Amino acid sequence: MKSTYKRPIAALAAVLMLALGMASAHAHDDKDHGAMAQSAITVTGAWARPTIAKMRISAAYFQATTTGGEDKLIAAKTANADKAELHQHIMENGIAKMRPVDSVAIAPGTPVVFQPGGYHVMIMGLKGPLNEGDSFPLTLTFEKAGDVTVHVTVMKKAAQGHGNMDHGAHKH
Ligand SMILES: [Cu+2]
Repeated sequence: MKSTYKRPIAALAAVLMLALGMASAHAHDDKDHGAMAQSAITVTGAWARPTIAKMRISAAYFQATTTGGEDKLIAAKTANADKAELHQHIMENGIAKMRPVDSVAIAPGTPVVFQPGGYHVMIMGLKGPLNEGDSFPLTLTFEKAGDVTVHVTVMKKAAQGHGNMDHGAHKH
């Protein structure tokens, strides 16, 4: 009687230990992955153009580097605006245009520079004007590293091939 009573308890304990063991191993993996991802992406030099007159759009630029594996910037958002999109400038018949892109690949060892005339984060529906010296948070979502929030400083930089007027012709 004693042994038949004990056996189910032992079996239950083994199942519990196995379940707990698996759960903790799983959590451990997630934690490691998260920790690695956190340090893998570095975003520096984030800046955005001041707004012009009553236009509530701007573009943000920065440099992104990964020390981990290949990653992808897949989205951007800011509480400061309705919408933030990943854009790329292209030359079409000698005219600079821009269009949304789904993602921007970040390869180890090669910093990706978001700059005027290239990749940028288009910020639309700003809650208010952006003046020189202002700063606002921008959250960049990477496929593997997850969210990275940076502080974007509003400043004027020498135009490199185009200005804010391009954004006026932007169609969404
Ligand atoms: Cu754009």
